[in-house]
Amino acid sequence: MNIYFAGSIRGGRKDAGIYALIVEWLRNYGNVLTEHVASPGLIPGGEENLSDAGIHNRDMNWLQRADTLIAEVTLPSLGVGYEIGRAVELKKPVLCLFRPNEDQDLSAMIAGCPAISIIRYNKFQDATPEIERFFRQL
Ligand code: 6IA
Repeated sequence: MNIYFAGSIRGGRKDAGIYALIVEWLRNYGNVLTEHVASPGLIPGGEENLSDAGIHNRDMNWLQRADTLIAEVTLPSLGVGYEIGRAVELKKPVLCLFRPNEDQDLSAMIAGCPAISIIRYNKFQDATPEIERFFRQL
């Protein structure tokens, strides 16, 4: 099972810790193609020598190879929203993880899409049984 994990990079890195927990858990189900998204050392605009076009093309290649896309969507990110839209178009099963908070509600374009499964959670441990259920029905 190839898993594409999506989380904010240039949208902000304050949730990188939770991305790391998610990626670690997702390894129970298969190969996570995009582990770098969870890397604490990844600084937007940082060390990678790929151009933006190179990053886009490589990631779209991985998305095509993926069996499913799992996204943490609490911190809004244009790139993550784009990846979700492309995954839906490619008919990949999509699961979004969202931590409800006072600052913002989940975008209607995600919450209202029938092809997207959504898990609302507070602590990551609370989300794991539902993630399990998502993978079981794939
Ligand atoms: O708009 P954002 O940057 O927040 O979009 C984040 C999403 O786009 C992630 O889920 C990634 O899959 C993808 N993405 C964006 N930037 C990169 C990247 N390097 N490498 C891999 N995937 C990316 C950017 C430069 C890096 C050194 C910070």
